[in-house]
Amino acid sequence: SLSEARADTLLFRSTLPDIAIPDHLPLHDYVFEHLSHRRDRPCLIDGATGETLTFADVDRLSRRVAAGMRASPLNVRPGGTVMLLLPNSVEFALAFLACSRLGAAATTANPLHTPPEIAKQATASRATVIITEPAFVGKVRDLAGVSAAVVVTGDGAEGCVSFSDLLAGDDSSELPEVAIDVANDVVALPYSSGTTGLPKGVMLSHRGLVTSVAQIVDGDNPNLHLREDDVVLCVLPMFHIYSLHSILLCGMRAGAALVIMKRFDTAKMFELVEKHGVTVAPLVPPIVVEMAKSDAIDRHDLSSVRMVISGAAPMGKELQDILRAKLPRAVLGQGYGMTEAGPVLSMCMAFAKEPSPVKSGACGTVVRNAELKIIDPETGVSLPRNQPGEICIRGKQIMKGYLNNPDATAKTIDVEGWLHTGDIGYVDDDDEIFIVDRLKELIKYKGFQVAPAELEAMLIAHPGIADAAVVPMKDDSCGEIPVAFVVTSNGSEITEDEIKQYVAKQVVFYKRLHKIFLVETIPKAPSGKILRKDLRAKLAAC
Ligand code: 4UW
Repeated sequence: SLSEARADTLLFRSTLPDIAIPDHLPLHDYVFEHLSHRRDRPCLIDGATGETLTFADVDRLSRRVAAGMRASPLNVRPGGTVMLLLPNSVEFALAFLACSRLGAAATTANPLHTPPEIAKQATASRATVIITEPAFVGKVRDLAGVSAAVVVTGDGAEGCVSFSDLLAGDDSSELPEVAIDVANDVVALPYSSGTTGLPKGVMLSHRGLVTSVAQIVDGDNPNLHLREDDVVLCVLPMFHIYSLHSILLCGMRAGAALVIMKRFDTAKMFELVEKHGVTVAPLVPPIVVEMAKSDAIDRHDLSSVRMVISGAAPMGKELQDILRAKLPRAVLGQGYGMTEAGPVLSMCMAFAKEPSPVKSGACGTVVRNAELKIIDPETGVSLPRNQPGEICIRGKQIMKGYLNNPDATAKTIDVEGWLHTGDIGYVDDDDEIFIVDRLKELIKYKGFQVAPAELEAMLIAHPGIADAAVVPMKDDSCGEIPVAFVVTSNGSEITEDEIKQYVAKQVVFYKRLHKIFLVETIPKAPSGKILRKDLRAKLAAC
């Protein structure tokens, strides 16, 4: 139960009543709880081919994949870890559900990551199996220090297990009964840098994810009202928690169909919306910007869309108003999530079955069965309505902690169970949350996480560089772009371009540095901490 609050703490709650959540169920059983009523309804639609799997198909095929992963040579066991290095695909969904059935954790990563980035996560998460696509096999075959078995979608590749073979198993081979401890066993292990430092494994348990999904799509008056006849666009990458949770898991729990798009393309997206009659479009602000700018939007009939959801980065009032004018029939609103928070903290109440009015620029009301508070980041004192401070959340949905990192966990979740987000925001008189700033180092490029510490370590490792600081710079189309302040070593003649190239070779596209400012010193506090605020202010002024 939620422990008592300190007398002086002002708690914010959902305007919806708490509900009973079946958090005794493992994630896959929870998601398939209503399977018998919807066996023949469409579940996953491959956007490229139109091929459709029903709920019964997805249930059956995910069991087969689980049986195949359990068997030799993969031997996935309860407590094990499987890395999903896949773009959006039916295989991603089946493999994720298979991991859940096996009591194993799925650690998800962007398949465009570079070999060193993949190796780091595979090693840290102790993944024994990596599932990927033929296009990426070359990258994962010889990862330094990694001895994981490789599974490849399609017909496979030499020395790899083929996903088709996993799917080809016969349905009579029963999966052995796996005992899952729902409160403790980790089912998803996405990586996030949180409020500071390098990316860390975020341990999301069966109970945590069941709670978070239920908080938004369950109950008589669900906060996010997805219906069985809804068709949900799945263009956001499933390896990121937004899509994994709020599209894949929430969609399946609610019985909706998902249209899976492998990669974002404005024109193709409009075509798919029209062709499949998409009703719900979960997006991120950069995609909303593209839509708003696109002429093609006027050439397509997008009237089937009844809900446009934005999240993962701020969406300003202006952008929201532009899209509202283009899609007058759709309800438009935001959710606010953070990987560590399980992930959803708040959801727009205009998406509820019995909706309430919302304001442009708000990112929702705190989810039900949870508590939220705003604190003064200096003193920790709880603040009243309309006063910005650090957003903290408490409830069964938040992460168990960071994998093998009790110190980082203790700095993020305090002894009273509050998760400190590193986001600055306030709650207004109507319980709506507005995010106004970010206390933490994190940079968000089109909603993707960029951890300054990772790039700073890389820069400082270069012999020509003495010191460095990486900070976000505002950008109209990407939200934020990473830029660096660099102090070169004595006698070093390294150029801005060379620095950019040096980093670009080692990282996935969204972590590339867009500008380098050569400076004499990096401003630091006496503790040695980079004064990022000063650097951000410098950027704002130029
Ligand atoms: N406005 C301003 C927002 C917002 C925001 C997030 O990569 P992570 O760890 O996680 C996410 C998850 C987003 C998400 C998940 C499920 C969901 O339903 C939903 O709403 C539709 C969104 O982004 O980054 C976490 C950080 O991203 C920023 C904020 O700084 C947060 O701590 N962020 N959503 N609406 N900023």
